[in-house]
Amino acid sequence: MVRRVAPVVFVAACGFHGPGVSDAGEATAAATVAIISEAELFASTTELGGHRWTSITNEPGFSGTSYMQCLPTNGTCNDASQAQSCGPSLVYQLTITQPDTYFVHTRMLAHTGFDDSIWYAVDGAIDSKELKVNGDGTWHWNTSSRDYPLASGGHTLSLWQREAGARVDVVAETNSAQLPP
Ligand SMILES: [Ca+2]
Repeated sequence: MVRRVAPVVFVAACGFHGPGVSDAGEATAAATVAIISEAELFASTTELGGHRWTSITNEPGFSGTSYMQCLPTNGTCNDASQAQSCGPSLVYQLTITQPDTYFVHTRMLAHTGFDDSIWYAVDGAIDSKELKVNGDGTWHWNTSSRDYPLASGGHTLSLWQREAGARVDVVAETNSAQLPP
C-alpha cells in the first residue's frame, strides 16, 4: 500500500541546473508541480439528497488510510449546474506556491458505468465536464478536460456526487496534464 501524507507538494525539476551551472542556448525545462491530498483528508464535507461521502477500505490498492465513497449506491446528479443542490460534497484546501495553470486529477475506481463519475469545481466554478474513469474495477488517475490559472495562495477543490457509488482515493492539481507521480 502506498502511503501519502497530505497535502504533499512534489516538484519534479526536469533539466534543472543548479547555481553556477548553465548551458548557453539550452532552454530551461519547466518544473512539474503537483499538489496531492489523500481524498480521506478532506477539509469539509456535506450530506445531501440522502447521500454522504463515507470512508471505506473494501477495495484493495488504495493509498493512505482509506478512500471516500458516495453512499448509498443508488441515484444520480446528471446536471452539472445543479451539482451543489443535488449531492454531497467533499472540499479540499490546496495551497499553490508557484503561479501557473493547473489541471485537476482524481484517483478513482469504478466497477460499472453507473459509479464512475463525479463533478468538481476549482474555486467554486463547476466544470460542465465530469471526472470519469473506466469501470474495470481497478484504480485509475483521470484528468480534467481543462486547466485553471491559479495564483499563489489557498485554493478550493470541491467534489460532488454525479453517480452514487463513486470512489475517490486521492486528489491532485498539477501544472501539466501529466498524471501525478
Ligand atoms: Ca486515499
